[in-house]
Amino acid sequence: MHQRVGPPYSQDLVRRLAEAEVVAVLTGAGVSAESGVPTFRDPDGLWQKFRPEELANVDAFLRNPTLVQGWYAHRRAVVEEVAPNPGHAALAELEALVHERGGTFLLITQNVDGLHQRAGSEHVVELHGSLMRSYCVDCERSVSRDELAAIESGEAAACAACGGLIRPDVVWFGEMLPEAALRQAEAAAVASDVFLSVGTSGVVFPAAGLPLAAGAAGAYVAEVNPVASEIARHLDETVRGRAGEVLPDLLRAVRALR
Ligand code: BV8
Ligand code: ZN
Repeated sequence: MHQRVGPPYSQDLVRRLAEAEVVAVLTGAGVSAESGVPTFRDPDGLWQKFRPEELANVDAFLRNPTLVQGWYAHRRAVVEEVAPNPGHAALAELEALVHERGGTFLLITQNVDGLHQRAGSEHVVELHGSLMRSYCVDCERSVSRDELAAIESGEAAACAACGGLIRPDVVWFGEMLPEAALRQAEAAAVASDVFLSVGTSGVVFPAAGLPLAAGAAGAYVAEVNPVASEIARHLDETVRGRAGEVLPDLLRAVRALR
């Protein structure tokens, strides 16, 4: 296969992004990788050290709440140490660009790190929840950060109101995704003219089904990933590269077309 000269994306994608009325983007852990947040399934990813079955599901949590609360406290600390990277910034800029021309934009993320919001993205749907929010499993009250302090000393953090266990507001395996978020994401996917899938392995459903639903409804679907995802063969274009490098360059090309 000849080595493509020039940018890793097609001029067709640039033109489509410059003209699209509706743009939707799905992001995964890969978009936060360049900020220093470990992904899940890369060789140095979280699932290499921990098994998801041991941590990211409710049985594991009830079996060993202190371990799971500690793991999420660690991931919160990591996220609070890092900053959004140029890939996050480029997606916030794309949103502004689409809005400037009266279009519609939605950023659908599987990430729970809140980095898109910190980069300035406004229309963000968190399909898998957020590390930054926790709630009581019994009374479902949202709990404040200081109620999590016990975790630092290796104790189980319990709800100040009813003594129930506190869990992170993330979607674990086998749990339903937040209904409204999923509905909003599906609607944006099928309405989109261009759908970008950035930094996701395309393994976890129903999120990984969104680019496929977009394509089936007529969107032009491209992924940005250094390696092909599980869904790459179904997409119109696969852009080989890192989000922090490709997206800013792609945005410059789109702006130049205006
Ligand atoms: C549901 C928790 C069910 C939050 C996560 C069998 C048994 C049980 C369930 C299932 C089953 N088979 C299928 C299922 C459904 C299951 C599923 O899909 N399992 C998979 C593994 C087969 N899904 C669920 O359980 C979902 N719930 O389906 O409900 C149901 C249905 C009806 C009624 C009742 C219940 C829940 C899914 C959410 C699970 N939660 N995490 C947390 O702790 O973070 S999953 C975890 O994976 C994260 O949430 C993450 O968002 C998600 C996806 O991972 P990615 O973001 O794609 O990250 P990954 O590391 O995989 O890939 C990174 C990519 O980036 C790579 O491709 C890499 O090449 C690329 N990259 C690296 N560097 C860069 C880069 N790209 C660009 N630039 C770079 N620089
Ligand atoms: Zn409670």
